[in-house]
This record gives sequence, C-alpha cells and structure tokens, in this order.
Amino acid sequence: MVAWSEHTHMNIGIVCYPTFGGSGVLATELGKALADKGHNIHFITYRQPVRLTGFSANIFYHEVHVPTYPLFDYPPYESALASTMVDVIRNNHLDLLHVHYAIPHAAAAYMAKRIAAQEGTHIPVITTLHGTDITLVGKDKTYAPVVTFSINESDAITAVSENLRDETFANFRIGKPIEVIHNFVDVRRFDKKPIDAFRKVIAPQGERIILHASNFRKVKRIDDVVRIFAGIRKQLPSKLLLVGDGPERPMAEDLVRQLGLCDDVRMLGKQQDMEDIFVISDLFLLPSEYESFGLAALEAMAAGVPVVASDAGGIPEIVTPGSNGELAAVGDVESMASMAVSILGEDEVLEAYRKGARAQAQRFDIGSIVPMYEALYERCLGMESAIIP
Ligand code: GMT
Repeated sequence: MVAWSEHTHMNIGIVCYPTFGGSGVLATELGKALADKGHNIHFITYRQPVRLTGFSANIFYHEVHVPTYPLFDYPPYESALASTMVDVIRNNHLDLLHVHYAIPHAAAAYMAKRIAAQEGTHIPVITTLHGTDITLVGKDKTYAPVVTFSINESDAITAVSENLRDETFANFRIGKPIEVIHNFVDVRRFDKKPIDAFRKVIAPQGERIILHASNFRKVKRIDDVVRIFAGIRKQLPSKLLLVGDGPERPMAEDLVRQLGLCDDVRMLGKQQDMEDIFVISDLFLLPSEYESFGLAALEAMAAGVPVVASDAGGIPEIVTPGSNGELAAVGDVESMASMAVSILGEDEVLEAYRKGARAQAQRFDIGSIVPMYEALYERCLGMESAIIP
C-alpha cells in the first residue's frame, strides 16, 4: 500500500474551540503546521480561532452559524455544527475530520459522519481528548452517556498525555485503544530576544519576573499563584505577571489588594503575543488542581523559563524536578514558594534550569509530534478495518 504522504496531500477538517484555551491553541497550531506541509486544512468553528492569524493559501475557515428562534432558550449548536461539517465534507472533498475536545465535537462529528455515509462518503473521525472534556465536564452524568458513545464511535482516539489516557479508561467504558500524542510547541517561535524596554517597564530594578497564564478557572488555583508569589516576594525582589481572564479574576484582584501586593502584580488580561511575555520571564507558576498536560508550561519552557507546578495529572510528564522546574503537592504553597526562591536566588542556578527547560521543550517540538498525527491519519485512511474493532 502506498502511504498517503508519498503521493498526495490530505483535506483535513479540524473542529475546535476558537477561544484562548489550550485545546483550541493546540488544534490551531496543528492545522497551521499541517498546512505548511501542504495539506488543505478546513477549520470549522463558531468564531475565528485566536491563533489563526495571517493568510495561508491552504487554510480555509468555515464559520458555524447558530440561528436563533424565539422558541429556543438554548439554540442547538451541536446540530448547526454537524450540518456545517456535512456542508464542508460535501463541498471540499474532505478526507477526514479531526475534532479537538470531546464535548460536543465528537457527537456532532458522529452525526456528520452518518449523514455523509448515507450519501456514499466515508469520513473517518479522529477525536483528541484534551482534559476537562474527560476529567470535569465530560464525566458529569448530564453528558457522560453521549461522551462515552461518541468517543467509542470515533475511528481513532488520542489523548494529550498518558495521565489523560488513564483517566479516560478509569472514568468511561472505552472499548478501543487510546493513542497518546503529547502536545507540542514550535520551539523556534519562542527562541526570541527579550525586549529590554518591556522588561524594564515591568521590573525597573532588575527584579525577578514571575508569570502565570491561564483562563482563570477554579481548577487553576489562582489564589495559590498569588500566595506563592507573596512567599517569593518576602525573600526576593520580584514582580508577578498574570495573563488571561476568567471567573476567578475578581477573587485574585481582591487577594492581591488584601496581601498588599498591588505595586508588584500586573494583570495583563488576554494577550496574543505570548512569546514576548514568556521571554522576559524568569519563572512560570502552574499550581493547578489538575492539568491533563499544561500547554502553557511547555510554551514557557520553550522560551527558557523553568516551571514550578503542582504534581497533578500530566504535569510530571513535562516538568522534571531538578532539571527544568520543581513539583509539589496540590495546595502546598509554602513548598512551591521555597522551590521558586531556590531556583531564582542564584543566577547560575536559574541559568541551569533555563537550559533544562529549553532541552525539555525540544523533546516536544512541533517537528517531531506533528508527524505522529499524520501517521495516524494515514492509518485511518488506509487501514480503517484495523482500527475499528
Ligand atoms: O485548562 C483549561 O481549562 C482549558 C483546556 C482546554 O481545553 O483548552 O485545557 C486542557 O487542554 C490543554 C491542551 O491540551 C491542556 O494543556 C490543559 O492541561 C487542559 N486543562 C486541564 O486539564 C485542566
């Protein structure tokens, strides 16, 4: 059998959330990388994904419109999404659909696949599980039967970490293999010179710069971020940058005021050019309750920024204590603060961690991970019977 990549490029539909979350970022970066390799990429989302900027000849964007109607308290997004998928399949010779985040994308893809099949077109569906679609929202009994069914109906399932694969098997009855394809980072993008003027504005006296970036949801434990910083600041002149926005932001603002940290904490809100922020930073904090992976931590490492994080979920698959960061139990704010101080206290120590961080990011470089998805697509297109039990 001739591998697809040897004779043709694929037409791939990518479905994801267009927001700042890691799953949408990863899906968009994957689509862009595949387009660079000559594949035609059709993004199907309700809004232009935040990382989908600029023009590429073989990237196409199909917006899902969800018409409202007085009868609808809840406009049926899943039906609109499935119908848009069918339209894209019909008109663009799609070879396969790759959906990121199971809810509701895997169920909508199942519906689109069945409609296409009735019209004589076979479209394999690949579902990539990202984290909260399994560990938080997905296992809620409101969604679990549909999530279980639609994951099982996918032609291939991937998880972004070994931990997430294990969590999926532990929480759902899944009757087929789940392939782990770790998240990736384009290391070259983060290999940038820091903008000195920017660093000076943030840390005029040469203070250490600590960074946290997330969607400010409960699972991120933003209060721990602020308390860890308070602990660091007692021992080292330092500044905290908080990037992102979400429900926990007002609580974080209150805590910053309560702890008298206003002069040393800056909330930057949602940011597009994260690489410029990463490269001026000295340490990234990720004390989450759970992370299937922690893509922001990997991006930090690519910029040479070590990570202090909780020993939760898939984080230990990327953070190696003593080399590129340190880990402590969820909620152990004191340990995380003292680990941070030991990394940041001496220039030589920080430099060694920076080197370790860059080396670790290299292992998850886009150049080695994206071919794993291409190989999976080829298997789905050439050997479906071997994949579907
Ligand atoms: O962290 C979130 O709540 C957002 C969520 C998402 O779907 O965007 O992130 C999940 O997927 C990311 C990309 O695979 C992972 O890096 C995050 O660790 C994961 N979040 C959680 O597991 C909490």
